[in-house]
Amino acid sequence: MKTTGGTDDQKRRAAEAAVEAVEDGMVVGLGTGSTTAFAIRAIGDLVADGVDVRGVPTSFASRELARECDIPLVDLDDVDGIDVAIDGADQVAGDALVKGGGAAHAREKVVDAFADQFLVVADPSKTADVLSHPVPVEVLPSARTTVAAAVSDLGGDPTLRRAERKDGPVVTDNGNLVLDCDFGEMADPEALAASLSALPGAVEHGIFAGLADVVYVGTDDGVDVTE
Ligand code: ABF
Repeated sequence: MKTTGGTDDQKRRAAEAAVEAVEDGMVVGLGTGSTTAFAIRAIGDLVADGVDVRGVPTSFASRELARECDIPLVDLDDVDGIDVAIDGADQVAGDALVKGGGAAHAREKVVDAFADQFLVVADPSKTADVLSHPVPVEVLPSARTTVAAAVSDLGGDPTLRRAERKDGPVVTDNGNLVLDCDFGEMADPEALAASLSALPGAVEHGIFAGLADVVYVGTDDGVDVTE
């Protein structure tokens, strides 16, 4: 699983603080990534203690880990709502995020946006005053070239994401490709998000603007919580 600049202790502190919001009877969105993995394990501990929690995974990886932790799983279309979603981020500036380092941002956005409470878990290496992390854009394979051209017109520099250990592109859980689009500092992420959402063939992009309810940043000696 992808790792980042933060330490495991920082990630674990953020994740365990967020899991304190999980209560008996809740449906919980299970995000993707190394920080959220600590939250999934902590939710597994709650389940082992008899707490009734059902999880909605956002990716193949989060489904596998949740299964390992014996968390009962449900599909998104089998529930009336999600009480809490816990998910990581690649960069956090206030309540605006860039996500998609795990190429799972399309399902993550559906689950996180649907949740009554979207809790972000991160370490200090993720925080910034202004978003500048390249924005992952999941594209239909047939639209890779047209979306890349449109991203360039919007001022971005698109790069097809390649698999680390294979000679080929990353393919998402949905069978699509990912363009990592560098826009430099994003002065108006909401406007850019709207422009990217309007591109034919772009399935979903990794700007999550205005969705986060609480951000937990694990530090070396505690957790900074921003609501
Ligand atoms: C997923 O995993 C992504 O949307 C985000 O890009 C990434 C964060 O992973 P990690 O916690 O390993 O940095 O949540």
